[in-house]
Amino acid sequence: MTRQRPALSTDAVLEVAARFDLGGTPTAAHELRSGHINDSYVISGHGGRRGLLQRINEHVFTRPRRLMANVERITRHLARKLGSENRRRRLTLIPADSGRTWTEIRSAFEGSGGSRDGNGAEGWWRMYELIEDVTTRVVASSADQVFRAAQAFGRFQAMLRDLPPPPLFEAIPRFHDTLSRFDALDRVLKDMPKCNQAATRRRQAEAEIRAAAAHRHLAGRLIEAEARGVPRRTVHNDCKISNVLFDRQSGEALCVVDLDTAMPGLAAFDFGDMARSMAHGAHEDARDPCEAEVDLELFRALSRGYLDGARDLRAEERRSLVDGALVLTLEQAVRFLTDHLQGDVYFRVERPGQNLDRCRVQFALLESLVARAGDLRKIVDGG
Ligand code: GN1
Ligand code: MG
Repeated sequence: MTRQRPALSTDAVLEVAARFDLGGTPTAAHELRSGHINDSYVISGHGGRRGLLQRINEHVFTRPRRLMANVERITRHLARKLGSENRRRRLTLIPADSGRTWTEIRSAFEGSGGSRDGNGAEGWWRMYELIEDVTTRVVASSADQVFRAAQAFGRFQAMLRDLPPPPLFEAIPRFHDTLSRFDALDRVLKDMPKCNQAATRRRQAEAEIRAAAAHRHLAGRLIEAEARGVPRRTVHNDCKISNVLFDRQSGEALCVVDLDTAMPGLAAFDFGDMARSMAHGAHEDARDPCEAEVDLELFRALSRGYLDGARDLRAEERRSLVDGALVLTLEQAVRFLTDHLQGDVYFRVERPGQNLDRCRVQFALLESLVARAGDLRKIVDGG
């Protein structure tokens, strides 16, 4: 599984964009580099709307047809709930000329062992209407902003409560099964090649390998909570602050984006991802892990915003939320660590060592979450 792909030419991207019904000829493509998984481009053109064109990473999402069926169901459901007057509060898929919400590009040579003459645009593509006049954040700038973002994710869950059956397809099996994330780390450590590069990566990460072992006892907490009766519901599963669009003028948290991992899961998964991305002032890509320390004021805003948006959480779900913060932060640390040891095959990186730095930030945050867990529980309980 390797994911660092060569850049596509603008012409190749525009050729794909022309397959979607954007209204007008696409003339410009601007790549967004913020996501770790899919390739994303803002497309503009003459006389039309702007679109967000995305190529789905098939190494990560191995069943794109089913993934798109999930996204169609979610966007349709939210469109019914929110209506046409709230178009900026939900994502809208733009149909492709195939009549579907996606288009698949394959080189003529792929079947015979590789794309020898393709322009590199092979894969599954889709397009959303671009929501204009919004801003995004990687680090929260105020408690008020955290409240709004957490409320938006809470509302997203609440709106999907009555998604007609069946449950969404599991886009990535065992996505937030932290025990199996540890198993993957064990496997990578055991099977590491003996070459110098691998030995260096391992040596660099010795302290983090020890930190993972020291916190391993936390990994099963949400699985135990589920066994005690905490229910599965449709959750977002990637609730980082950068997945919220804020209105440029009012600062309102308008719309939750990145629906690819929405599937059945625990409320604590979403709460946990929010805690690890919003309840402190550190960038996920910070080089100095000391910046990552939970801020109780931001955590309180997060808790209030989320509980207000989600509304009808059961008592046992509410009791699992702080464990969600611990477990999801640990899980993300282990995922970054595993990817560093494997040579950066999953999360997109801009420089060597970046996944290890990311891992260090998560562990620093985890230490502070563990140290303040008592305070966090009081806050979620209503303090
Ligand atoms: C990945 O592509 P992006 O940035 O939305 C990842 C999440 C991680 C996140 C960490 C499918 O999301 O699980 O929490 O990076 N998505 C997938 O920033 O693995
Ligand atoms: Mg995502």
